[in-house]
Amino acid sequence: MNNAKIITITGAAGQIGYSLLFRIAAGDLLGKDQKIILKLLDITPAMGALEGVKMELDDCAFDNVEDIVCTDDPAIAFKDADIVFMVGAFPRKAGMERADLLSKNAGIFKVQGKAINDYAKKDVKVLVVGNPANTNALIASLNAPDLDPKCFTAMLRLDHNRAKGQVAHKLGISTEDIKKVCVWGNHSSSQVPDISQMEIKGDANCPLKEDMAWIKDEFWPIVQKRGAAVIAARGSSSAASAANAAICHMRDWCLGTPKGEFVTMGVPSDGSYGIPKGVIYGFPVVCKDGKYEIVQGLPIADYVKEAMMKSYEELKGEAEEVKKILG
Ligand code: NAX
Repeated sequence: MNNAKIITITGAAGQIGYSLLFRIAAGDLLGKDQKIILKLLDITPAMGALEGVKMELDDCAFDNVEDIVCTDDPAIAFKDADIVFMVGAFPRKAGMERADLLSKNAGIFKVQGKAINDYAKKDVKVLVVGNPANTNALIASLNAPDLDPKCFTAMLRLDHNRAKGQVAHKLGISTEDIKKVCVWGNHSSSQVPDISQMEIKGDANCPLKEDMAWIKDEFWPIVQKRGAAVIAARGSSSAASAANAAICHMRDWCLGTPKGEFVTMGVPSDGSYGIPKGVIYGFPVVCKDGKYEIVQGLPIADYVKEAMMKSYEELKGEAEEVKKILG
């Protein structure tokens, strides 16, 4: 009886893949005692580079890694998968319109969503990282009619971690003292970082929550545009921090969120907080026993609500465009 968990990573030969794979293999996702099988998917021209990554994984001699499969075939990659990281996506190139980007990625996520439907475990946990992440997750989910739509989630954890990092920086404290931060909406510049429920060392009374000048003129723009700032400074997009966020997201989903804390996941809206169904939206969630639930009943300030609806409108527009493309 093999109890190894099968973990599929798409876009495995890319830069996020290069950070993600070694941390998963080292046990940062499910612990060092959990045996795993890695299935690495990329496109045919990337197979040489992917073999090189596999050679390096072999050279780490990770005790818990039972097997590593490199493939360009989604049927092989998603077979019996317990966990899927969908990192591979078509990158935005100079001169490309947003509709072109949506259309290219709709093709990829349609095919892969169907393959997940046909080959993965029925309770598979899928995290979409590849952009536009929320809408790609929606496309994959719409093409997996035999699976619960809740199997498909999108990554806002990098935005969540960025928000926490900025608060820690501002207050000169450790991130471990900060709880109940979230980021509503789309993984785009319309996202809404929210500290109105924040607790510092268990105390909900923090003057920073009332500092509207800082929130609107510094905190929001820094977090919303952090991806572009990293590109400007580093010359390439966030990779290690994105891989770290992907691990945080999936680890919490599989193993549970700490008591008294919530985290942000992009999940199918169920109508909570007035966000209509039909989009994958960043919500605060708690995870337990391998399942997540949207945190209910949080009071929402008017300025947050207004921004949340704008982000929803953007996602609704993307969903409508994709429906036209997919027919
Ligand atoms: P790279 O271009 O380094 O790697 C992408 C990999 O995906 C390449 O190896 C490519 O061959 C592969 N790929 C392309 N089409 C594929 C297909 N149909 N099937 C399988 N593999 C395919 O990009 P990287 O920096 O790793 O970023 C990957 C994605 O993450 C991008 O879409 C990027 O925009 C997105 N990001 C999402 C973030 C988030 O918070 N949700 C943050 C980081 C990142 O920007």
